[in-house]
Amino acid sequence: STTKMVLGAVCATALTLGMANAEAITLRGASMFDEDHTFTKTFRKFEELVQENYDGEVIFDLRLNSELGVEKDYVTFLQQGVAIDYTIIAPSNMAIMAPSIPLMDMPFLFRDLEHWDAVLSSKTLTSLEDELMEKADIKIIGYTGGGVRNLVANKPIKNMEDLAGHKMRVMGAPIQAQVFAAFNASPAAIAYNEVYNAIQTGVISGLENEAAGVENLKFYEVAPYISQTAHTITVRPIVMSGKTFRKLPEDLQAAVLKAGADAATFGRELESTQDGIILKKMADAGQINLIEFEDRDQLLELVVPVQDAYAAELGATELLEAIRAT
Ligand code: MAV
Repeated sequence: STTKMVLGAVCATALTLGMANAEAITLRGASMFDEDHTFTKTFRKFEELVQENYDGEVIFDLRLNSELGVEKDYVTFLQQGVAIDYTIIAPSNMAIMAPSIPLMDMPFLFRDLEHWDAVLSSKTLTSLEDELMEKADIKIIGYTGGGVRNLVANKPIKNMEDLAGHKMRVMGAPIQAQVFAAFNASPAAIAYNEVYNAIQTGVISGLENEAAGVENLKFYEVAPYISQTAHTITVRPIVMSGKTFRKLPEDLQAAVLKAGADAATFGRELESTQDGIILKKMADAGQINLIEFEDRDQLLELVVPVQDAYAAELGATELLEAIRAT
């Protein structure tokens, strides 16, 4: 109604003025998922911790279910300092702004969860963070993730032969397509919110994803075969627009950084322990069929020259070696 609209406008103005008076500050977040997904739970933890660490009042306006689009849209919003202030984005979805950032997200980068955790708990990735800040004005305030990505397809993929020519969606970073092309699959970069339809209409036969995404967006309805390639342990930065961050009072900046780091630890623990549980739950419910992938050794061999070439092209060979040596 008109009354509501007017009230809404008054409230919005009050909030904006509040920001100038260091009273209530509104931070808007975005998620592609509903309340049950680990990213959303991590955001809720972040909100709680910011409030705990900060004396003033912060209003969190978290928009769920892709109301504000998908991660590749968020990147543009954050860079321009419009529409959203904080979110979680796969590094490969930020390639368009900072070509080196997907390095932290490439298939077979980490040997196991222990290696992944060691790298994320170290300062190894600082140079990539700096580049993201410089090129995209996006600030990483913590690292969550910990899901294991597998092939999700409308047919069982057991070996290299099944994988040959397999039409699959990958995230929009060239390194992702390069890796799956090296495996002899037929990768295509498609927006995440178009994947379900693209499989349903036969444009592609599958994607690659971790359990949390498959469950939350019901990809199993169109692609019920999960081939356990375990090719990626996810790294998912919690990010804030630099334009937002610089506007915050100093004590809130400090609270945001602390809350970002602690919420990330919470999110990593949650997702890495939940991943296998969610897979089992979907399998038990008859939603997915778990397929053993017999030729994982061959993937491991094929990926190395692709990783090396990508790092060399970015001048990041030393960084890649440092990650491998961790
Ligand atoms: C999963 O839902 C998450 O890793 C998310 O961060 C990615 O954007 C998405 O997959 C994807 O494949 O684009």
